[in-house]
Amino acid sequence: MQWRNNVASSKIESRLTELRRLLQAASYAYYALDAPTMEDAVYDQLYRELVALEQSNPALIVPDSPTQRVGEKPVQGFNSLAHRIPLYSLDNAFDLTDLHSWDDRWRRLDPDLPSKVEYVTELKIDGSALALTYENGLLVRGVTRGDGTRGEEITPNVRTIRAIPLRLNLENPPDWIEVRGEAFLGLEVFAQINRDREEAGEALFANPRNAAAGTLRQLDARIVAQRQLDFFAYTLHVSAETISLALPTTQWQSLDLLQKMGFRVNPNRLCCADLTAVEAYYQDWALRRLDLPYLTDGVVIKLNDFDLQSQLGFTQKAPRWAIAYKYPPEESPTRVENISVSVGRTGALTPVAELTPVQLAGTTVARATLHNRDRIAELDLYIGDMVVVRKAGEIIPEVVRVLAELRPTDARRFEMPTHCPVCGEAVVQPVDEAVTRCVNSVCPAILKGSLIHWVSRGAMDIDGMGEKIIYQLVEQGLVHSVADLYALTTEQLIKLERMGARSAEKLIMALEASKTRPWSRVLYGLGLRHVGSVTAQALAEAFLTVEQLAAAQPDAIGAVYGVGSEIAQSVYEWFRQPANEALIAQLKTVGLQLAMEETTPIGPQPLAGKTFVITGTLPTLKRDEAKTLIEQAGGKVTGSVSKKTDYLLAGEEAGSKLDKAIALGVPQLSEAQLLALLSGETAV
Ligand code: 0OW
Repeated sequence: MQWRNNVASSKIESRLTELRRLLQAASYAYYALDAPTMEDAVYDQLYRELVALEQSNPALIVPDSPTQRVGEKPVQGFNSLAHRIPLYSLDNAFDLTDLHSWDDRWRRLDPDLPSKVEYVTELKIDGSALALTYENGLLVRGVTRGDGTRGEEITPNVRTIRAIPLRLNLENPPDWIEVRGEAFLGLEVFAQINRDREEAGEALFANPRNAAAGTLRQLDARIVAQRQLDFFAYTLHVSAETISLALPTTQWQSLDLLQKMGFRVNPNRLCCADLTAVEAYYQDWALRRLDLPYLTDGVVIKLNDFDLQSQLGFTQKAPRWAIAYKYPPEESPTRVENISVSVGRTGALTPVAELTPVQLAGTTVARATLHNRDRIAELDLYIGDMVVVRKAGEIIPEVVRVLAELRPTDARRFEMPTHCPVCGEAVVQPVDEAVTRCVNSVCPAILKGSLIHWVSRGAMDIDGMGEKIIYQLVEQGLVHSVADLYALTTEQLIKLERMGARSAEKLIMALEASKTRPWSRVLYGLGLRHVGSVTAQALAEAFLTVEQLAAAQPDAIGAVYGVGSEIAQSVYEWFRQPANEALIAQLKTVGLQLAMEETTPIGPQPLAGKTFVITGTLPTLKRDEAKTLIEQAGGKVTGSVSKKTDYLLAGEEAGSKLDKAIALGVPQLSEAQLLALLSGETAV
């Protein structure tokens, strides 16, 4: 028997090794080479198999398995650690003159220095610098830059960054290697994080750099993993004694080697023969950088040759052989013509500066948020003032400073309104908060905000229910709560602007389909203060039904990890407001998921990996029912026919999609054939 076990376990081991190799190779191609080689669905399937196999053989788990990236337990804090080699910052050059002064400066240091040198130019990624240590090829430590000599050891958080390999892609890795680079958040990810925070009533991150730095210092690695940090490597340190590796002698070779070892290296680098080429690179990226999916903060220029670098060394704070060549900030003076007040979903009154329109970072800026009244006091801003407005990249424009010397005589102070500008109710100014808030739960602004949140992608994800429709529904008194959405009829919707019969019907179907969203999404959609999507998920897992959560005491709610006492209190109070109790009752009547559905074991996936398009009127199934059936069977449904479409499910009066499918050779299915596939009578 023992022999048989050995064979079985060695089979399992080889399968585990095979899965890890496949997944790591796919990650490397996707993250380091930006050239995916594996479909997401296939990656997910192999990943699920690896998780299952490791769970049934825990002794065979290894630290660099792709499953070992996200720690389950938050840490209490981070240790401070001294860097083996300081993480220097960079001196700045703001124009061509500065650039030449830098070049002259290092050349004057020693007459024997070569007159012709190579410069490497790299985009300066606007994120947060990290130092990564690998021992024998395994990631053992990740440390923030800190003050350059000491940083915080944040290894669990670093492990969640997919662009950072857990094991180096080297045959026989040296015992020690240190890699440095910039952890950053892409602009779209950054915008989503701020949307989530706004909806959870949390303060927004001012820019992606702060968001990245803030994320890296999160105590809970699961939150870090959700934020999808990215990473570009740019420095490689190897001890001179290393024999197992052909040591790079230039920055350019280092960047190539970093990529080979498994790191993502920014592809927009250039090796320049002289400063003219450097300047051309800088000018070339002056505009192109605005189209990048991440924020940059200038370009970094480095002397390419390592011997030259070590000859020149460092000043107190920066290398003599590198410089950050910055672009002029996108700032411009303009006048604050007025300050209006917008009321958000949480009832927060936000002052907004109405500006004389000005061109900034390629767009016309006519408004800039003033955050809250404390910020106005800080700026000492009067209505009528001339101010400097800045727009860095994609970030929301902000008022940087007031040009008080240009203040007009008729300038006047801004007073936060005492009554909500939308509903007229008195507002409250909680003593401990800078925010002024309308607390009238039927205030149209709050109602609109809560409806927008309810239909949003992270919540009930109701296609076609945009802000314009929501505004009309509230203005016309058709909807007074999220539950009322489900009482809407096609006749009512058709009366709305730009709403035809087809889109009205689709909207009703989308509302109907939203009833299948799980309890955690419903809870998030209800928009309780401070309850973002992560907290809602944790609460829904801890309290499987709305009744359990409504009955729970604050300390029981606060015991859910990630949920503090403040959030617990806010949840407890929410369920004790009569209007909310009525809302829950209404939602139950409507048939929404107010309990964690038993995780039905995933049935057979006869349509796994297949893409369907549905067209025309099916004999018995509604379109959304067919969509749900296909998705439950592992298939995907998209809106338009392409070469990637595997099947067109065609009913009566199938339109242009049928013609396109025939033209592209996409096989058609009738409803009966689909049902035969689903029942396993036939196979795809
Ligand atoms: N942010 C960057 C970047 C880069 C180091 C090497 C020695 C001193 C600077 O993209 N591409 N290259 C370097 O080279 N540094 C960068 O960022 C620095 C790190 C610390 C402060 C700056 O963000």
